[in-house]
Amino acid sequence: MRIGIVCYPTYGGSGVLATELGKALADKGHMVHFITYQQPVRLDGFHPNIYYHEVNVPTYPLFDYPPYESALSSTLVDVISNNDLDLLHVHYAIPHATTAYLARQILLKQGKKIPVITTLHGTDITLVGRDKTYAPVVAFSINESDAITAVSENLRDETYRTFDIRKPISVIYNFTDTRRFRPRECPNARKAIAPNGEKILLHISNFRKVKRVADVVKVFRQVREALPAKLLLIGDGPDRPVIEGMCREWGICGDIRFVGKQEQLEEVLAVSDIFILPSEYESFGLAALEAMASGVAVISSDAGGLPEINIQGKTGFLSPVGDVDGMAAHAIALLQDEALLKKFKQQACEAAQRFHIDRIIPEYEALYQQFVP
Ligand code: GMT
Repeated sequence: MRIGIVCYPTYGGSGVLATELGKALADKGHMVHFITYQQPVRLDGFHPNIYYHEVNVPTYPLFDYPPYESALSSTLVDVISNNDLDLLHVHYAIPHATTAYLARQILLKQGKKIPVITTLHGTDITLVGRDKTYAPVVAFSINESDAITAVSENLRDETYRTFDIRKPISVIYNFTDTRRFRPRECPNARKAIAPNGEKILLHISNFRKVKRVADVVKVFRQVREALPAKLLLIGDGPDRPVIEGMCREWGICGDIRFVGKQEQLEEVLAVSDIFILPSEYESFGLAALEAMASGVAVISSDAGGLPEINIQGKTGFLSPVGDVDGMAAHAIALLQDEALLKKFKQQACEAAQRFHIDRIIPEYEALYQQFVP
């Protein structure tokens, strides 16, 4: 099949997932065309079946807001017709489902039918999408898609609760390549992070309010009082200065390392003991899945789709949003019991296999085949 993929190319789960999906489809022999405003972060290296088309948004003094949607729709029309694409798969409803609808209508006038598949990722529904500034357009565009998928049951149900959607939404879970994210022995990395054998706690996010990174530091402060530990914070975003301020105020900077944005996560994940994800909402929690696949136990909130991934008392523990004491107690209990920690790490790794890339990609292919016989 000749497949067009539209996504946000910067750091963030939806862009990572869309890029990994495109790469896996290309490996299976499909021709994949990425159409984005910047090279997606995980689109590295040459692949004979992958094409990348950049969306240019010309500026003009009249525009306070350059019309990105129009530029993307026009680029879609151009790429779809010149490469005779079979279908378009857009990730994140805003504005991608809308631009896909517009491109599809333009192409129809030219005699070309292009099926549109929209994958919902989370904040496009739960935070941004439900804002009344966007809601009517989001609902319309989702309903106009030929097929709709959501990355968890929770997100599917939230979407039905939030909008009047009159079509089936299929759940196709996020996935990870467990050949890439797997337990590894990395003694040098472990020594560099925790030279005296301290336990290693990890958090990865875009440091937005919804991630509650302050709770990560609060949990870590309690853990550190109970046992020697280090915290790695990976990623960057609006809340980072506040979090750095908290660490300085509490005098715990020496045990916390702000790593910033990082793409090579395999080693860091493999040497970590616990991944902390206390989010206010998480449709899925792709970073938690990558951690589990690497053999890391997860301490998370019970928000959104997290209970579908992190299994209570098996791969980690879940607590209500904001229950810092509960999360800290669970983390301490795990870290103080070497045998239990080892068991949880192994169970996390095993549970991640359910979301193995080789199991999930055929689900997308089967969906595509409904439209491209
Ligand atoms: O979490 C973010 O802020 C980024 C966001 C995105 O769209 O890139 O992530 C969402 O999509 C990911 C991939 O499907 C999910 O793993 C994340 O749970 C989801 N984030 C939220 O629901 C807050």
